[in-house]
Amino acid sequence: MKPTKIGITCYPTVGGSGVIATELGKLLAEHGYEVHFITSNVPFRLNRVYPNIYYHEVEVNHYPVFQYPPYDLALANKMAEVVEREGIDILHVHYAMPHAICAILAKEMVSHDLKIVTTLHGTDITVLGVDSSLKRMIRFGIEKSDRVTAVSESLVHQTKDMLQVERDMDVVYNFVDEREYRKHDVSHLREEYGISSHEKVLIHISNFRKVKRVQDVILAFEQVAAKVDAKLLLVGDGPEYSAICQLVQEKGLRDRVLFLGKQENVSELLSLADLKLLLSEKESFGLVLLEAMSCGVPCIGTNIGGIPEVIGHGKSGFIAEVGDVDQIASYALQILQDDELSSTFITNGLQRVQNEFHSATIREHYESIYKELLQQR
Ligand code: GMT
Repeated sequence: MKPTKIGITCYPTVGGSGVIATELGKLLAEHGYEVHFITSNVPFRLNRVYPNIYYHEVEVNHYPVFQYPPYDLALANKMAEVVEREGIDILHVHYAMPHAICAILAKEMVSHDLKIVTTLHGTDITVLGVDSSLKRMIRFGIEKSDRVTAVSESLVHQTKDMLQVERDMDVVYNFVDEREYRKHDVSHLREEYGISSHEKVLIHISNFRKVKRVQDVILAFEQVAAKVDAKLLLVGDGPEYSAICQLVQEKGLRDRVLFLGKQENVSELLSLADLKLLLSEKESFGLVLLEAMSCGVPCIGTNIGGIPEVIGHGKSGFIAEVGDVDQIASYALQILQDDELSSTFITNGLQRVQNEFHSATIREHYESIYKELLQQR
């Protein structure tokens, strides 16, 4: 039997949406699908040769007459070309803007009944969806896709409210590759980072944008470090990085905070940690929380977006209000000072990953969507 052919478009460089799109492509390929990535660069998680996975680069013409290089149109053209030539059955695009709109344009250009699945990841709705120069276009992309999925219940509600979209959307949660996201033996790293055996380790991983409120991580850590011997690992880079370095300096925490910058082997760093903090003011899911739970790390997150759907409050960690640094510090101290509570959270977190977010369950959910669409042809 001919394999089902899936085209995938995502932002290939960094970010959770690109990670999910690439990991899904890899899982689908392992399960007999033929997967074609149509992106501007090789997705960064596509780090070796995978049989059944093909990569098609979108090349943009820099003709001097163009004031702005026409990336969106080049993508639509490439999608149509690859879909027609390879006989792609379904284009699964991650992040509505501009990918859903490009896919709709590509569908108009090809001769067979191409189906489009759009997965909403968050900022494509919560940030771009309020921009009046884009809102109508994003709504159009959502309405004209054959199926739309969102990575949390919260994101479905926000999409309906903010864009006045009526259509049904499926919640398909994010997942991690459990083979990679597990507790590693990292005693050597502890030594290399100069973390002594009695010290607790807190970790924050993000792109250091304002929305992540990394300052709250530092302010909560200041209170924690006054009560327990602890180190904070900061992983990632972004616009707020220098302001955070300065805050750490001002608070006299320079020898307690390790700035690790962008890192590839995040599961090893998570394996060092006793607590994960994600204190954002916007977060449709918070993939890093799932990565932490899968590596056996309790989490504290904020009461916004999809975070409460990922962390069960009082089960695998705690949920605090955005900016409530005192509450966050108090929760952190509870976890760090009570081994029984911590190990209950770890066990519950691992179970949650298994029961709610297992990669096989999520892959099967996407596969069922593809199958339903193909039956409509
Ligand atoms: O804003 C980011 O952190 C990047 C963005 C992306 O496009 O990767 O992340 C969004 O998608 C992730 C994967 O579904 C989610 O885990 C993040 O919560 C979401 N970010 C926001 O909603 C701010």
